[in-house]
Amino acid sequence: MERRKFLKGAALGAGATALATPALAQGGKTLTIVSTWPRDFPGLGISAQRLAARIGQLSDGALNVEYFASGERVGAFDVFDEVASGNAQAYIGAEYYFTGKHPAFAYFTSVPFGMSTPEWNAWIKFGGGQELWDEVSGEFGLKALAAGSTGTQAGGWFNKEIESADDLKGLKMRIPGLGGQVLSKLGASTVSVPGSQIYENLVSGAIDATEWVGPYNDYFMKFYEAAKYYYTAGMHEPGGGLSFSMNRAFYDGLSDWERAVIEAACNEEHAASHEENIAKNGEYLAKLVDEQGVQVRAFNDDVWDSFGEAAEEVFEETRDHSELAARVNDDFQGKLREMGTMMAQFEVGYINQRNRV
Ligand code: PYR
Repeated sequence: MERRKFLKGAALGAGATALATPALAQGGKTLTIVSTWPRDFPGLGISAQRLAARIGQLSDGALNVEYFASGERVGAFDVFDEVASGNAQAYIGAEYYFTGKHPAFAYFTSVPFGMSTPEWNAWIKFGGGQELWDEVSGEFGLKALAAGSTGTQAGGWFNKEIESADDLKGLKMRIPGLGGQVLSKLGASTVSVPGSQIYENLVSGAIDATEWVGPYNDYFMKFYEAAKYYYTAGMHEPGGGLSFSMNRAFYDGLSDWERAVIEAACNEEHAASHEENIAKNGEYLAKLVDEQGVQVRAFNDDVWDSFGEAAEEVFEETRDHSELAARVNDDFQGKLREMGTMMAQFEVGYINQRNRV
C-alpha cells in the first residue's frame, strides 16, 4: 500500500465512500461505523475495516454495517461527537484522543509507564477495567469495547539524537494523550494531529518529531524522509487497546445475540491486530534500517528518569480532575503494580533469559 494513496483517500468527501461490507439484507438494524483511521491504512486502518466487515458477516443480515474511514463522513477527531449524538452508531479509534472530554479516557488506550497489552487485557476483562470504562463512557452516552491493540509502541521519530531531557526542550512533537503532557512538562511543545496529517507536518518542519505506532505501521508513513532517528520502546504508549465505542441507546436496543456478535468480532480483532503487529514489527524494523538507513536508538536511563518524574505530576493533575478520574487512575496503578511484579518475574524474566542463552 502506497502511503499517498491512503492519504488521498482520507481527503475524499462523504459521497465517495466505499462500504467495508456491501449493504446486507434489508430490515436489519443500521450500524454506521466512523473511524479515526484513514482507509486502507496499513495496520490500524485495515484492522478497522476487517472488524466492520466481520460484524456484518457474523450478524448474517441482522446488522446492516456501513463503514466510513476518517474524512469520509467526519474528521478523525469528530467521531466521538458523531456517535454520542446518535448520528452514527459506533466509532473505531483510540480513546486517548478524547482526553479533552474526560482525562480518564486515556487509561482505556494507554498511559505513560502504564500496562503492557497482556496486562491491560487482564485489567479490562478480569480486573474491573471494563466496569470503569463503562462509567466513563456512560457519562457521554457511550458503551465501548476493546477492539484492537498495537502492542508496545516505538518512542518515535526525531531529527536529532535525544541524549538528555534538555534535548526535549523546545522540541515540537506530535504526541497525543498523557504522553504528550509528559513531554510538555519537559519543555517540548506538543500537538495531537490525526495520523493522516503527521507526514505533511513533519516534512514542512511544522513539527520536529512524532510518534505513531511501531515499525510495521510507521514504515508506510515514510517519516524517515524527514527524521532519521527512530527510538525503540517509548514510555508514552506501552500497550493497551483501541476501541469500538457504541451509542448507548443503540447498544441498549440490541438483542443479546446481536451484542454477542459484536463482542465476538471485537475480541477477535483485538487479538488479531496485536498478533499482526508482533508478527510484522521485526521484519519492518529491518526494512527501515536496511532499505532506508534509519538510525535505531534507545532512550538512556537519564531520559527515562526524567519521563518518570514528569509522569508523576501528570497523574496527580489527572486525579485532580474528578472523583472518577482519581478512581480510574488509582485502580489502574494498583493493578499495574500487582501484575507488573508477576510479569517481571515470569514473562519478562523468561524472555530475558531465553534471549541471553
Ligand atoms: C497514535 O495516534 O499515536 C496512535 O498510537 C494510534
